[in-house]
Amino acid sequence: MIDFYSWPTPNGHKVAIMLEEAGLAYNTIDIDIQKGDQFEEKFLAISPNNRIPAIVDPEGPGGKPISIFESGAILIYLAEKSGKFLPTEPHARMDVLQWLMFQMGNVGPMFGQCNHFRSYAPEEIPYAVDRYTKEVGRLYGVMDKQLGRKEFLAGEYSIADMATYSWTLGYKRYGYDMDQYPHLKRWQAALTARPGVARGMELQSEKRRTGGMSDDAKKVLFGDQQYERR
Ligand SMILES: N[C@@H](CCC(=O)N[C@@H](CS)C(=O)NCC(=O)O)C(=O)O
Repeated sequence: MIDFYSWPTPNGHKVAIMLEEAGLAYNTIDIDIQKGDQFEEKFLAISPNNRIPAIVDPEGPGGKPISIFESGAILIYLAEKSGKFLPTEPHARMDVLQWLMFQMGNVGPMFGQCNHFRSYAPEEIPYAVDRYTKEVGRLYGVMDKQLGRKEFLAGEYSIADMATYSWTLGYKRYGYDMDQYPHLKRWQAALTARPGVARGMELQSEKRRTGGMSDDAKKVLFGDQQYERR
């Protein structure tokens, strides 16, 4: 059975959704990133960048165990293991991989920085807020245009949609309204209606933070210890 190391955040959600959608057996291990579990030696051994998610599959390729960090790599691995949500036909496969990389290299980092500067930075930095807020709007626009042409990001429903979905939901925090992006809104509703997506989003939901982030959690996530504990 796959060990899934995670916490209920957008990067954790994508893998939880895929595990559910693909019907793979797994066991969830909480890594409380607000308390600093991500810096424990045991976890760093499988996720050297001290980030969730990570997986360990005792039945990896050739029957040998494998551990994987970086959500995009995990999604590709699980798609290949299950034979689902990543086509083998080369053109269709590249369509999925390019939209997956678009999420990994653009949506995740830019939305993450936008959230940081709008909600967590100790002082208001208008240049950063403006730059990342505009960048989020630009990326919403890219997705909306693509979803006006295709039902899902890469045509068929795939790991690219699973990777992107949860990141797009926090639009109010970024100062946007989904009525501005009708195709994206239609796509969000289609994913929300999928039972596998709902189960993935539900995983660890009782641990999800309600209200603001505590000062202790901010110290763990944004303070100096991440540079020292390595
Ligand atoms: N590129 C990584 C990003 C993972 C990531 O940023 N995870 C966050 C939670 S969403 C985390 O573990 N943060 C802990 C920390 O910053 O110490 C991936 O896609 O797996």
